[in-house]
Amino acid sequence: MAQEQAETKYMGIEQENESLTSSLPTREGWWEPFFLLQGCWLSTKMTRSVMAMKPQFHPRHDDIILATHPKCGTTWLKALAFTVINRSTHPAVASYDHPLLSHNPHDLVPYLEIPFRDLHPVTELDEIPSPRLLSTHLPLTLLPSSTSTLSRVVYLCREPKDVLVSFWYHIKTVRPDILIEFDRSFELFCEGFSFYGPVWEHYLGYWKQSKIEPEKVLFLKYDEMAAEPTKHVKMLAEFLGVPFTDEEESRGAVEEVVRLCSFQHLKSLPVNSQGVTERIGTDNSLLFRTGKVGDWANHMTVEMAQKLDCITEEKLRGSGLTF
Ligand code: PAP
Repeated sequence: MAQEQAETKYMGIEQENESLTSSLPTREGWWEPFFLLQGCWLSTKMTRSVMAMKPQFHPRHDDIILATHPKCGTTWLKALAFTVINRSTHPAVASYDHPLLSHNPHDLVPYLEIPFRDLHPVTELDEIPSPRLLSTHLPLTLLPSSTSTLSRVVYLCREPKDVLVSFWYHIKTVRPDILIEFDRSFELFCEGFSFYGPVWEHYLGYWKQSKIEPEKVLFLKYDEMAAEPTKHVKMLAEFLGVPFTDEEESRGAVEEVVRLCSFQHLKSLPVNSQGVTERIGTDNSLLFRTGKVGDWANHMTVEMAQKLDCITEEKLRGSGLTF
């Protein structure tokens, strides 16, 4: 009976969503039509997933949400936050049974909206004991209601030119059937028409909130984290309420977390070089391309870089956020 009720409710959500998407602005250009949902461009499938997820998700006061625009270092942040939070049961020091050695970070920290929630309801999230470590690519405006007031959020952003390059490689690899030239992707990205974009609005939503409620939103930059990982891991631990003790610091526990979660280490693990992420369904190796800051320089002309820099500067002007 409960199952029947759940299915009826679910079908109701489905039908409602079908009519809602038909009223949204839509545009072609990527691999399938995108819809503009509250200012955020999402693929058809993701729009349906988000619409199905929002009414089903039950936020808890102690949830921790790792939020990112795609290709900003989500995999890295998931590895770091998981390791920091669970270090008393799973020390980061070279052990043979740390979960990161056998699981891709995405299989340890689930997304709210992935796998597609119209096909895979969020009940799996209800079953996770508190405090839950969850993640999303959604902008602040699309988080399920009250999530933003209840949860603590760690947001990681990245230099937009590197985001585009990373995203273009990702799409080129997962969808070899659709030929989107880099130049075309660049134009669409500059227009603000990109997956989960526009990227600047995504950043600004969390940036402004981190200024209003710094105890609720920790705003990090990939590029700064790459330059000073130890400092950022300590900041992360403090924000998450599990600061490193003096004793841990003196025996190098912070550096151990940095090493365990480093690009080179994670990339070298068989689970990441050969495995497939259960939840996302893509090859894990896709998530570990170069892990470099500034790879855009190998793909963009000086003019392209200047154009995107100008747009970024203009979009972020007055906010205090710079790259
Ligand atoms: P997603 O949006 O598909 O989840 P996400 O993890 O956010 O991807 O971003 C992937 C980028 O983070 C890749 O960047 P690149 O394409 O420029 O190389 C990937 O290499 C990088 N990355 C993954 N793991 C790490 C890590 N441990 N340290 C630093 N960068 C990493």
